[in-house]
Amino acid sequence: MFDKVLVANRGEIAVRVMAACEELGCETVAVYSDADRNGGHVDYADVAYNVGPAPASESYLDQETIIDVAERAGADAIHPGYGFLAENADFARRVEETPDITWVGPPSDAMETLGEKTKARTVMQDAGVPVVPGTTEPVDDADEVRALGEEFGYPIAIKAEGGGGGRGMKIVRSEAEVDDALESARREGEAYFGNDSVYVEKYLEAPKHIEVQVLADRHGNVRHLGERDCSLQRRHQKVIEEAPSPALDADLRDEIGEAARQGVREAGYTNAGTVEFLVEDGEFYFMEVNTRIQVEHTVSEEVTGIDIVRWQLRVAAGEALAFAQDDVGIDGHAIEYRINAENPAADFTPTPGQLTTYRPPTSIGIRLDHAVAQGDEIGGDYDSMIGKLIVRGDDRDHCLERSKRALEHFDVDGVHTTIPFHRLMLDDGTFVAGDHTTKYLDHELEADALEAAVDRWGPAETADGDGTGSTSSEVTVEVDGKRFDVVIEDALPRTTAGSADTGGGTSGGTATTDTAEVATADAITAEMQGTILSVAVDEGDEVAAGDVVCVLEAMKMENDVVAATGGTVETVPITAGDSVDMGDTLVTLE
Ligand code: MV4
Repeated sequence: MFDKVLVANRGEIAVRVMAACEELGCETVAVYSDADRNGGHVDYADVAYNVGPAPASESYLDQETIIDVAERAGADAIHPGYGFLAENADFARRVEETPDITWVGPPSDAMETLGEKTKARTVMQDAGVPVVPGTTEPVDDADEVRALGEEFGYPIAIKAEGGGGGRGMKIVRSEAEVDDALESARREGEAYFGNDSVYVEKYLEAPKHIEVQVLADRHGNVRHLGERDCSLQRRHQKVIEEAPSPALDADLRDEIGEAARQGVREAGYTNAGTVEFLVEDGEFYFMEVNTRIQVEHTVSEEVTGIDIVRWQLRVAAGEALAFAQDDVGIDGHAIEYRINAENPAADFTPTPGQLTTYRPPTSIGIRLDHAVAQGDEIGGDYDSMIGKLIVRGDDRDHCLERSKRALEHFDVDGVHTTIPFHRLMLDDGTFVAGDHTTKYLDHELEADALEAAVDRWGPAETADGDGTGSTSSEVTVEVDGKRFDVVIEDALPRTTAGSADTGGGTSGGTATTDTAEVATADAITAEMQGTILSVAVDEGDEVAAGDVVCVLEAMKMENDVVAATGGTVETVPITAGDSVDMGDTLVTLE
């Protein structure tokens, strides 16, 4: 095993990798930018080196500096995490060529082959893996594209050779759109990937995104760890991922898993990787290979019990995979919720700021991968992820029930988060049924529903003053020995300063809070000590349930005392100005 591993990344994934290193007895080296001097990954590492200014291009993407630091630190391996340099074949090659330092990832040659989409399609086809009908050579001109449109039928997709994540993909719905689409796919390919080569596929309208986790060693062993369903995406950003997929049966699961194994074997692949497929009408089609550890690897770990990052390090160090394919079982269900500092009601725009409250849920079935603590700043220099909540259950229904509990008890203030969005999904019929496709969020989610979710479950305060509950404050009172959280709305005099923190995990206006029921059947009594400000009823009046009978000032607040049931007023033993004790009768009804 390695002695000292440099983790060329930040945030939760850097900490995740360092955790695996620690368990394997490797020392850890962090790199950080000026913006991350107080980063969680810096704290976690044994040693840490500044690699430059905040912009990633000048720090986390600075290949030379990172390799230089690895040498200076005496590291014997580099783990890239995900993002940044993780899928950069040139960087992998530079590490491979650096004496005494091992690249914790696939061979650079395999990364290069699979990074070019037509080459990847060719490799998969050769391995007998179904690919989306289309070309395995780049297309040259619009006439060729039109001929393919005829052949497959519209819609078709023009995709950039270097593409991924939806960039450089153009959907063409008719012959007339071909010229423009071809030109813009080329332009995007050139701009994003420095490669204006494009190819064509038949476009599937509403597929599921299913990806298979694979692990391969340098002794010819390839295993798959089942699939993940990442169909719930918004503008090509994954928000919720789960394992296993609610859309596959056991046969399809085996078939797709075996296809993924065959494919990566053919590519000469080692280490961890993900083979992405589109699934529609019970058929699966290869889409692309991700040659890195992924954000959502966690759900596969939870259902297989296999530590993928640990195996990344072990196979990179030359060890053989110590389990057979038949030893890999899927036990239970896991869902990952990406907790991002974004406002779901404002098009998921990032909302950097300070985590004034950060209290994640705990207890059975919950895993939290994060690198932040209460008081930390979520900056604007990198992605907006705060952390990942991973929930495990015996089956999908159990996992969803547990997820409700977990998200309800995830208290964050100071920034907007995706928590209200997740809570909305847990009440969403299509998601709960597992019927959502990759089109679902972009085409069917209503803006109103997102706004309502943020109003209901969003933070009380944010740095930009945009919190949903900022016009009311909350106090906790004990009435007759029972605890009540009382929301003081703007309409009431705000003499009770500040908001009480009950530690009870209530998160702003949820149904978990009792409202003070200030009446019994016949006698309406005072539920707290106070002064009668006014009396609204006389003997003989008819009152209905919910009518105000008097106003009681207590704790510097005016409280409307209401009748719980209707009836005729029998006696009114109080007048304005009286002071009453808890339990005193205010009004009796016949
Ligand atoms: C497709 C497709 C339908 N048919 N290719 C989007 C990201 C890029 N990696 C590939 N993508 C797609 N390729 C064909 N031939 C639909 C998508 C797609 C998608 C795929 C996975 C997850 C979410 C998606 C959302 C929209 C479109």
